[in-house]
Amino acid sequence: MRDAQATTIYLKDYQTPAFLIELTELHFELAETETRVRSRLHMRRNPELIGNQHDSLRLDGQDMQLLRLQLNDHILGSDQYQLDEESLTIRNLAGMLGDSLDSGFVLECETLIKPQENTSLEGLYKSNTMFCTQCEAEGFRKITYYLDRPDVMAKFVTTVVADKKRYPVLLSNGNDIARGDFEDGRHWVTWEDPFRKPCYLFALVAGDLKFIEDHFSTMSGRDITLRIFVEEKDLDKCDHAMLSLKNSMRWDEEVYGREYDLDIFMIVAVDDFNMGAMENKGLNIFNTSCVLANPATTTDLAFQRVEAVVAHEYFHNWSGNRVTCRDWFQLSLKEGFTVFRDAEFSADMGSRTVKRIDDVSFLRTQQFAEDAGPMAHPVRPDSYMEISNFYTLTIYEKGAEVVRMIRELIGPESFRKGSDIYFERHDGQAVTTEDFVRAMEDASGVDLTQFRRWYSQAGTPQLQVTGHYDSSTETYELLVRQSCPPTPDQALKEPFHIPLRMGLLGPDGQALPLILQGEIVAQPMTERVLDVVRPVQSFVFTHVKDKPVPSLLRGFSAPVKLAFDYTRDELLFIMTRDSDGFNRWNAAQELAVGVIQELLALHQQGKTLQVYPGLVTAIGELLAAAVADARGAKQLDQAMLAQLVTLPSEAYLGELSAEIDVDGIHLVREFVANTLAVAHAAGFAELYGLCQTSTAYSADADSIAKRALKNTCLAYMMRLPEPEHLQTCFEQYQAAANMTDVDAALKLLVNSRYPAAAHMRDQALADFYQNWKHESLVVNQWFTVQAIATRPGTLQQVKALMNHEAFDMRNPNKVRSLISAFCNSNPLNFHHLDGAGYEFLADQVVALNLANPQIASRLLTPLTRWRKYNAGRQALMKTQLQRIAALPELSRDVFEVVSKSLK
Ligand code: B3K
Ligand code: ZN
Repeated sequence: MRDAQATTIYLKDYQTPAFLIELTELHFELAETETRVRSRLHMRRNPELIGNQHDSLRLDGQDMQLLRLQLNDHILGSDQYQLDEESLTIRNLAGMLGDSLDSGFVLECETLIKPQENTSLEGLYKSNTMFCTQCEAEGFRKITYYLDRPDVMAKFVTTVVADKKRYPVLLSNGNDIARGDFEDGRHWVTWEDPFRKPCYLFALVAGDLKFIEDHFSTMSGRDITLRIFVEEKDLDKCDHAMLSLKNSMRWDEEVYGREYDLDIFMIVAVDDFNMGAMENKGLNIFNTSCVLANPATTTDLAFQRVEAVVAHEYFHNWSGNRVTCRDWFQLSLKEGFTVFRDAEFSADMGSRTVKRIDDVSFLRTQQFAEDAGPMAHPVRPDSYMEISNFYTLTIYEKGAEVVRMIRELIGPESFRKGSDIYFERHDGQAVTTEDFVRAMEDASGVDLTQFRRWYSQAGTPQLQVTGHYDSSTETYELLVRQSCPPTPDQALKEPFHIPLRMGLLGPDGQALPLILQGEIVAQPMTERVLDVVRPVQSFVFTHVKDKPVPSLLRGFSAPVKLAFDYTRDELLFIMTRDSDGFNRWNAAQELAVGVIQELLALHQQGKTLQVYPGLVTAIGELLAAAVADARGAKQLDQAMLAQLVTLPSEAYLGELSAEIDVDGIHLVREFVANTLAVAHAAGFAELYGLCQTSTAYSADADSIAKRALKNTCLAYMMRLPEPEHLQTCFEQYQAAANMTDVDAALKLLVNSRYPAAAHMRDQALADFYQNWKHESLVVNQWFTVQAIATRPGTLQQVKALMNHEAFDMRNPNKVRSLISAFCNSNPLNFHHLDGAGYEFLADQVVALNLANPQIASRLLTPLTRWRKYNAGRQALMKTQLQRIAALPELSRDVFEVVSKSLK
């Protein structure tokens, strides 16, 4: 096993498949202890491979028992093939098949698998009483022997046989073409998918499921049946997903001209799922957490996540399924593009600025950390040991930023033209990121040669920008220096092509005309995208009458760290005057970051702290404006306001530090927040009152914004000692009819510093569980609320909860809601200097290492960041990594992360 772990796969070794599969016929007999799978693969030698002389066929396969192997009419004896733990090889095919090697032959294979014992949740497995599959990236090889690679695309015809009482619903990809009953109580259904696809998009579901149905009429007038399958008890939680699906289908037609192709689109919700959802052709399988939603059980955040994930998986039908990846190094081709598409969809459905703020906060906190750590890799990696480890923030989120940058550089019209070319040119093909970029170049005529480095170089570029105003020449020079720190295996970086969207603000905040030296323009722009391509580059603007304040990287036009030496007054100016909402927020963050960092330095020197009054005043002004607006015009974006008055997170402050002072950051951030709460007690309370509504819950953008602002105010109020605020919070907990308000109040009660809160906290937690113990997803929230509590003793509580009747280590949602929440969202307790948090995490990795390698490996992430902490913590974290590394048997997933982290 050690040898297998150490194998690295390289992009440079890619070879065109020597064999093709035209048609895959599958026959499943599902039963209570084992499942019998019969496959008939209609194959031939790949004629596109010039001079193809291959006569040895190697199929991938794992964890199954081979019962029979047949080539055309001949059953093969055990001396005619070789089996090992990961493959089946048949040699000398030319001798056995003669001409049919090229004209076409059938390989028939019968295997036994045990879905009931499959705890990895990859391949065919059981979730509660139902059978389901997860094949991406390499799970199909646990179902039958196959060419398990995305560039082998076949039509699939699948027959599923199972007991009719236990499994009345039998699903697979495509259209249901035949069905029947057997006399022994079993029934069968045959599904045919006319679109060629790689096996990672295969799906099968069998269970006692109910569904809601709706219809969608496509742009060409075809009627599509839409079904969402769930357990009966969850039928009341499907409407939001259905609405999101219809909105996504319409949006993809309007914005990308993409129409759905099959006659039916199905979503199935399952409890046990390693990630959010999976875009299997015509049969998406979803984690229940990403599909079920109703006001009583689901927070606004979860409503938005359902909308985004439904859209994401639906959009994959084109960006991923119709046009798929040639190999797994190209993963971001489908994931980056699809995240970009779902982000734009969500922006269109809600507040565009706030969606961007949320995404950028996430990127800057999490992806930047990944890019600076031992697992850093390019958007198109050069190598991997275990592909499951590469479903990363870099592939998804940075990949989406790369697509966004292309749109910045070529403009929206060319971008749409480029996407049309891409989809039309490559429909039915398995392609590369290079094909995508070329389509964009062909559409726009823009040379993206240098831009391609975003695909091949890891690390977060840094832009050091300075501004110089010369009143005698009325010129303003921006001097931009770019650099990128080294990452594993990439010491030196070539300069990137960076789109820098910007504007210049005049003394009254007006947008100044942007005329670059040497340009003659009749109608100068007031916002433009600068092409930053050189290590040092100067941009000189002419006709600048007064010293401007530059507004840089508007909308976060590139995933870089930008430094400009703004004064606090300039940040306050941008915060209130910039036309770009994102930059207004960003200036507020930068101001707060500067204030907190300064206080942190003072705190570390043992000095007394005092918050910069300009920040306190600015928040006060925002509050006053919000109160006036709530009383009258109601024109302000309340979601944006909630963001503006929220301090940067501890995680982001940590990411910005060379060495993370966990306790210092927490203490200082609390100090600043408490100061704001005291200074503006009346304003927060008044705004809280003004945000109350008596209307029924709705998940529309305005209502979500109002609740966000209200609960932000409540959070500040709860920092004050007066018991009335505690009472207000407890009342909200008890009276609220929606989970957003209940959850917000519960979190605040649990985290309250005041002794009077203790009994309310215990009461609320007990009451919450009693109310919701029948709703697994709500119980997950209950776990999380307790896992992220900042008070001492939380680790003990988390350990105790692992023995709670509702906890189940085999269920990834439970692991995430309790263990991951503690390790990732509770820095103060996780990083306690006694090292107990680290040991706890390592214990859980050890427990899951072989049972569910994907979850085990993902859990490890916080330990991989050990270099960011002080020497004491580093030693403790490394000790745990070494302990895991020394296990006698490591899954490939865990091995890769541990060994790279210790390198
Ligand atoms: N494509 C899947 C992810 C599969 C992860 C496999 N370990 C979901 C998505 O990104 O849409
Ligand atoms: Zn995806």
